[in-house]
Amino acid sequence: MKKDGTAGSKGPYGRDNIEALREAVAAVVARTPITDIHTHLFAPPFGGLLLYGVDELITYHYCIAEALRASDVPYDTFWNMDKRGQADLIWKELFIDRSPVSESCRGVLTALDKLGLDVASRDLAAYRAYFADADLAAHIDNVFACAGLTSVVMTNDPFDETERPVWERGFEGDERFRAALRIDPLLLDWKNTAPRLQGWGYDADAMLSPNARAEVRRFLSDWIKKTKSLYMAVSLPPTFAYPSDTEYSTLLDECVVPVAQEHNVPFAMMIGVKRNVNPGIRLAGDGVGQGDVGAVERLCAAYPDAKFMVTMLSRENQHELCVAGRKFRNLFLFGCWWFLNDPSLIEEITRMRLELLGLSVLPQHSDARVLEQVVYKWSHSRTIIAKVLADKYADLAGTGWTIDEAEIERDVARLFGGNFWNFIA
Ligand code: RAT
Ligand code: ZN
Repeated sequence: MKKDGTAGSKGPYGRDNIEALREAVAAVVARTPITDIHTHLFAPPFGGLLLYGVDELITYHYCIAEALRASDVPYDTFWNMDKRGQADLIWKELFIDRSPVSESCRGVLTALDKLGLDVASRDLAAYRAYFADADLAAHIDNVFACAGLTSVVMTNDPFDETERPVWERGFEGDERFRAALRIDPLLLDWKNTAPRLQGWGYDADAMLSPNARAEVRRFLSDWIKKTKSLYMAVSLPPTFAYPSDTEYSTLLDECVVPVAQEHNVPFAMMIGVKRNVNPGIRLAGDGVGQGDVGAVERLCAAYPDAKFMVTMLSRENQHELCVAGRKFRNLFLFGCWWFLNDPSLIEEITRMRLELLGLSVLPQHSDARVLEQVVYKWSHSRTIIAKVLADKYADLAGTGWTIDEAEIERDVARLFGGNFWNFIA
């Protein structure tokens, strides 16, 4: 009953009914729909770029890294296998010869289980048959429903030769697969990017003359419009420095930030990846290093009217980044990225963020590269977010504060996407 006597939200919950409070939080977190703000998934018109199915799940690069530690197969032999052969090897090494306790392996099993497959059977052939028989459109609906997603944000790379033509043919967008313009080559490999821009009709000389800067702005504007991107994004190394005597620093000041402001889109920085620490294992060969939160602070201070979304890869950066978040309303913290997407770390980081920043963050994104991964990543994260949030409400209840179900729903809706939509509005 509501205070005015009408039927409505359940509660209030407080110090006298903590267990009911915890149950209510778990239920709300379990049913609240999510906007997944960073994935590597694609809408069906992108064809083979949308990865799905059990062989893709097993050959996720997170699993490859683990399998190539377990196995002594030469890297070249592994890479010369077809996808199915690679999946067979990983399945044997990580699921049959030892128990699949890592988060990446557990994730494969959660996804299969939630899609209704019998994980206890360990019957890889049966899993393959399930996906082979699936109708893709219906399967996507099912996966979105299973994960409780309303939409996912793709990672859209105008420099990718497979993806580019789909946009150029006039892909109009999809309500469930929203776009984000990914610009790593522009910022991190300017020398090789300038000639490509020239080839596409942008008069951008490698010296970054004033004219070239204007042309880069035109390129970014064109692609934001073409893709209806919700934000621009880059993954950056731990050495990222701002301001600095680098091409990317100039490009940020002269091109990216002005275009972000003009189109009112945030610029997302994912900081801390050391690319190719072990090139032999390809995509699985990237590592992590501690970044400089000062670079983020200086960018936020230099452009108070621009919006920055940041996630950092190193655990050691998380506290400093939270404190930076307290200083800048134009800094939006999101997700437990990649090597941080593990239960113990998600819990630690989410707790720290709520304690330092209240409900003003977006605790998680999936980074899914394979469609069904959203099922496991969100199932695992929902459990942890519910636990942390319930602890925080219980602490409040200890003061005599009470909360009702509608307020819990409001808070969770913010954490599962509302804060993002407000930030970009
Ligand atoms: O999480 C990943 O799968 C990484 O390989 C990267 O894609 C990273 O998330 C990125 O977007 O750079
Ligand atoms: Zn990613």
